[in-house]
Amino acid sequence: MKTYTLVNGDRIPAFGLGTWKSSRGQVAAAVQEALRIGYTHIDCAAIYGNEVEVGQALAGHQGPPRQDLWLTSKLWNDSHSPEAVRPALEKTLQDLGLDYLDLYLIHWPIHFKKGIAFARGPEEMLPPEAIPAIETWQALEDCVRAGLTRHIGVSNFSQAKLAALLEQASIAPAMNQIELHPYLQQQEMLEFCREKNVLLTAYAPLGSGDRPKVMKKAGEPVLLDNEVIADIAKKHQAGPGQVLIAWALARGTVVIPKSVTPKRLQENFAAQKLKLDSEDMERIASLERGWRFLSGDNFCSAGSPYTLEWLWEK
Ligand code: NDP
Ligand code: 1BO
Repeated sequence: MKTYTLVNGDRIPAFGLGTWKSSRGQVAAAVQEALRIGYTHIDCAAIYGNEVEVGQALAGHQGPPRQDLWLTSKLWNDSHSPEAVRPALEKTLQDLGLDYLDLYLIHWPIHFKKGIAFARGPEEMLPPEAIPAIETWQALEDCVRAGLTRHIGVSNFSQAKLAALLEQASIAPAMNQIELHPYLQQQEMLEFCREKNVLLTAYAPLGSGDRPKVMKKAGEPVLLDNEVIADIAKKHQAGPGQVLIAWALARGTVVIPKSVTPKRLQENFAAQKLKLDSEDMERIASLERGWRFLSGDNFCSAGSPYTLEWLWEK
């Protein structure tokens, strides 16, 4: 199984299981089946509302011991104030039934008021300047020192936000988890992170087709139906999902496809063996269209202190 080495020599499995939208009734079985197949990396988050059930699967599985697993979770938008960080991490640890995380990420650079899961309007949000990222970050650094998480990182951070944090941090962010797939290749970010020793995790690698309807746009492209991907899949006698996973791994990113379907869990795991050639990579490079399946516009509605220009800095 491919791994990437972090600055302190720890190794993160390049392939993992996503758990966003995995229902409480399905997620434990999916995680147990994944661990049985050989997955060693599970991507979680407090806002997914299923960490208790993921924890039940972690407590009862037949897979590898804790030290051979990689568990990531994420700090939600309502817990960015420094005094809220450690309690949020401790709650996640309690829900997952763990003593420590391998990686804890700031989920979005967007602040909500405490206790707000999804802000319904600007009155439930705080402006960006209310909590400078470095203040949240320093509380996360304290969590590393306290042994609650081995690594810390960010998610949905633009290159400018990541660069600013890198300049101020005592413990450098190990990861930026961002949307990455052939329609949003983020080549500049990839090169920047390589240079700065920050790993990237590709989320929504299959196009996140099961996102809530409110996050979908009329006529949006369906990545898994792309003809070039289908053609490459046919050439390798693989499935389109496998090509997308192999592409993410070939670019040196971590990839965390979500599934609750045993056959797909198996198929996605097997994609680690698929090797794309340079012609495949060139053809996929030509599919770039700057398309975000998670545009972030749910955080930027009328009156919000956030705009898409601020969020993505494009
Ligand atoms: P994905 O791109 O992983 O797509 C998931 C969808 O693809 C599900 O409907 C799943 O169905 C289906 N699927 C899985 N495997 C296959 C296959 N081989 N062939 C066809 N369809 C397949 O979307 P996600 O948005 O879930 O992204 C992956 C993970 O990334 C998340 O679960 C989460 O952990 C993380 N993430 C993080 C974000 C962040 O802000 N940091 C944002 C978004 C995601 P089924 O389950 O029914 O099999
Ligand atoms: C707002 C969606 C978060 C998924 O990680």
